[in-house]
Amino acid sequence: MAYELYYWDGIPGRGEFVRLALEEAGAKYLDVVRTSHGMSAMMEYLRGKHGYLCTPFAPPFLKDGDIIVSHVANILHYLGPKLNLVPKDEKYRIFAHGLQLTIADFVMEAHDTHHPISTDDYYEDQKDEAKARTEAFLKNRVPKFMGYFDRIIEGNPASGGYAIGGALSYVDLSLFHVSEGLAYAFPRAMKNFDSSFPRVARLRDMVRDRPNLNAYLKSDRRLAFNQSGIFRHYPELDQDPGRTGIR
Ligand SMILES: N[C@@H](CCC(=O)N[C@@H](CS)C(=O)NCC(=O)O)C(=O)O
Repeated sequence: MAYELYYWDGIPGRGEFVRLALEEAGAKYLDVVRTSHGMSAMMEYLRGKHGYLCTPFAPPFLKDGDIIVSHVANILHYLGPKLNLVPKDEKYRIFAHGLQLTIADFVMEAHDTHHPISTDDYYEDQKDEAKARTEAFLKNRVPKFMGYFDRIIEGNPASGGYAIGGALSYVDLSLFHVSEGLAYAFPRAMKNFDSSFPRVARLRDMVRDRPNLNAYLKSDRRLAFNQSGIFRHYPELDQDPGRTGIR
């Protein structure tokens, strides 16, 4: 039976972290909201029409038979062993889950650069706060998070340049997406991304070159970054590298 992914149509958003795992593994899945009546099907779950255990707070969520899994990190924790995208050893699985939760924290901070006050209000109504928030994000938070992941890859005792063990995991796929998102949102500020975080940059390139991923990126299943997703490009928020911590 095919997995069913439920996520808003039109943006890569958080759904993309799940898509990348399904695509890399060549898993059968349906991107439900992109099919006819998909949106109303998703809303039924969010409104609790399918019962207690099937009522997620927000997309993305995954349906596998009668199981509903919500939250990106939880979905990948669930899918990882099934798709062979995480080491089997529990120590490593839990470590991978921790890394993915760290990515979830970072994604929230990236989102808050354009919506620092309220998710429910327009960017245009919180532009001054967005500017201040973005400055701090580029100066301190990107270096702290990306520096951390660079050290994790460096410290991985297995060779290959991955975050965990000697083979690709869902964490690597997510780091690819985060790196691409940052480059889209802040092209000026990320000018020195590759020299600042060389191991993350190398991993990003390795992921992009994987046959399944590469085919997916060229397909119409892949949605381009745009001004409605997590990573948005507002030129007025971007910074010269000298004013960031990515130098
Ligand atoms: N922690 C959740 C966050 C889910 C989330 O914030 N989803 C967004 C779309 S990317 C949403 O629809 N949120 C609705 C809301 O917060 O009201 C995850 O990692 O999946």
